[in-house]
Amino acid sequence: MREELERIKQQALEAMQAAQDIAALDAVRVRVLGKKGELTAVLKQMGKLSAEERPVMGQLANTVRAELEAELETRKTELEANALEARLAAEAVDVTIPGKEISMGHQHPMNKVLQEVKEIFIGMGYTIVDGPEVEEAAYNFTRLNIEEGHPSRDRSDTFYFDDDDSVLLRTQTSPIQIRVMENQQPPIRILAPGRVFRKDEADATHSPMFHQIEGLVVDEGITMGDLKGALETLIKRLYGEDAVVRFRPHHFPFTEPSCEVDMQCFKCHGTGEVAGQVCSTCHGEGWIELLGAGMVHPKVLEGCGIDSKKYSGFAFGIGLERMAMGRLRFNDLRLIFDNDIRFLSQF
Ligand code: 2NM
Repeated sequence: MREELERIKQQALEAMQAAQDIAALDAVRVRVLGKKGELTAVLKQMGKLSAEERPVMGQLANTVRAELEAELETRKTELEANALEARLAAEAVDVTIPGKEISMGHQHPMNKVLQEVKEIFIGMGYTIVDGPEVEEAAYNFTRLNIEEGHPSRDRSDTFYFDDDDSVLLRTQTSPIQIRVMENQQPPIRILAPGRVFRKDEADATHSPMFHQIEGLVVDEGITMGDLKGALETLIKRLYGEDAVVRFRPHHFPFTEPSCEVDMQCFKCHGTGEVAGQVCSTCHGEGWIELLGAGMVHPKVLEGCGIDSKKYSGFAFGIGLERMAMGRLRFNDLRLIFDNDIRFLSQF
């Protein structure tokens, strides 16, 4: 029995050394020290021993058990330390490796110019207003004094939804202003930016969808002087204090009188020539057309329930794409809609 205990002990110690993880070590413990283990099996045979041998063998068996338990504990600590070390090595983070560069996007150039224009008008006390893109012909045309049969109402120019020409994609943002005027008495000072739609073939200066910013001021005693002041302020803030502005007579059905506003060409300074060649920016005109404006027609005011004897107002309409092309100095409108990152990242 002594040899048997010695053999169990030696084999168990070897098996513990050979175990490469906690699970393998625990299997050794069960096999040797468990209820049905090798050592327990030996102890069950103690009954067969003589009364003198029994306490000696009992003592020896307990010593073997204690030795094996101590060795189990030692080996367990060792394996746990190895496992932790392996895990730390596998999960190691090298904080000295340079980070991956995050490429930040930025605002679309159109949004930058829109934001600039909005901020200039907010600074002059205007409120930004919005309205539907799907409009009634009554708001888009009739109430703006654009009569039946006017060329801009033509089916070849306007996107209508039905054959009766009553619902359409707005061709300007002025219907927003009609909606404000019929709901609110003066003083009114608003800016209406938004998408507008016209049946145009796309080329360097046209697109079937583009953006407009319209403005409207109605109050007692508003004159053409207020219109000129507001628009000169806009142009000088956008293009620089040395920008030269020209107001030229024009016609719109919804304003009387009406004008177009030009800026002197920044390339040729109004001469129409650069180094003996026709200026490519203004095509020899010396001026760049920026926007349309005028004093709101009394019929438009009255149609919204505003007393045109007491109140007067001015309004203007800006093509945002055209303004962005001038402001950011590029010459093909289609670049704005292509979304080519090589173009966009230049601004
Ligand atoms: C323009 C030019 C001139 C305009 C007029 C109105 C309204 F609603 F008050 F009658 N809104 N916008 C207007 C005036 C628009 O765009 C070139």
